[in-house]
Amino acid sequence: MNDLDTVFNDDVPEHHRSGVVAVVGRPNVGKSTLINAILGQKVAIVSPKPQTTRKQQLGIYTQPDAQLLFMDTPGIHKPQHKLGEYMVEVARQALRDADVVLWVLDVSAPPNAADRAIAEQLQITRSPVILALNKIDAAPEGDRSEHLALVNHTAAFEVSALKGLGVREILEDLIARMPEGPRYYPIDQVSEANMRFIAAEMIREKIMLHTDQEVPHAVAVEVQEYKERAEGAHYINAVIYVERDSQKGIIIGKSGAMIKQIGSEARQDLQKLVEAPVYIDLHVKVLKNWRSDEALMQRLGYRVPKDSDDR
Ligand SMILES: Nc1nc2c(ncn2[C@@H]2O[C@H](COP(=O)(O)OP(=O)(O)OP(=O)(O)O)[C@@H](O)[C@H]2O)c(=O)[nH]1
Ligand SMILES: [Mg+2]
Repeated sequence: MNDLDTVFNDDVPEHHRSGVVAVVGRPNVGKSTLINAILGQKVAIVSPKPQTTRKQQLGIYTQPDAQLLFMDTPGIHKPQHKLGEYMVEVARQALRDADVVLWVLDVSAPPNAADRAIAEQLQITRSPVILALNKIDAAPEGDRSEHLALVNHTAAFEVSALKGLGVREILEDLIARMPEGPRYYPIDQVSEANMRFIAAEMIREKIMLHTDQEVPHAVAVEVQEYKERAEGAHYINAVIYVERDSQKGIIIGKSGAMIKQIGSEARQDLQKLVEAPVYIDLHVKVLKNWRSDEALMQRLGYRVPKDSDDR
């Protein structure tokens, strides 16, 4: 046992359970919303547009006798560019590392080709597959048989991540399936992300919410400076990268109205999180075709981990 183990595991009961839950599904089915609902806190950004989540993100759930590590993954989809390939690869690697796979499905629509492609991939995982039949609030009386028939599964739950329905039940089931193991993180830690990443994601979420078509997907946000001032205020200086001049104009908006709104909404969210005044300085720059350029992607933090990195 190393020092960290001793610190986190001081009061851990015998038969403590822990493990990794990979949360997978096609874009926009509600994976990030479900994780936020389980944790009772916003750790992952959410938007009505597909391909919101880009990187693997950990959500940490802790109770006295169990700790679950939820891996929020980008939606598995047919990639159109290098960034897309990266996102799908991230989701695949999460599958490989999981104790349980939680497949989120949207029951407000019939299964489609993207769902069937995921079913095919899940056939090769050795971990139990649990189905979260999500968005039941939007289809209360629907027939779930088509969704249930997609893949061999160990259990299935009807949930509404948005309304918090069925969330407790699914959590209890997942806990019961975890192997015995240590507490990996301190009890009050809900995420592995640092404030720089969270700030960048909050800004990106507002862009996803307020822009359309290609623009939200062509955006990357880089926090260049994050300072906690002596008086307690947080100061953030961030650059919004887009792929073309026309997109830059859209992000700035008429007389700067759009960028002002993005900054103001991100600031409000961050203030809630850090419970202190937040100041955000935003700039927009064009980085031509960054989504097709591996070197630029790496610079922006989208780097495919090599197998040898974590094994
Ligand atoms: N009606 C309804 N909408 C939901 C529910 N859960 C999520 N949503 C909505 O579905 C949209 C997508 O939610 P996300 O959590 O971003 O979906 P995701 O699967 O993480 O998407 P990607 O990150 O793009 O793969 C958002 O507009 C959510 O508010 C639900 O239970 N009911
Ligand atoms: Mg997501």
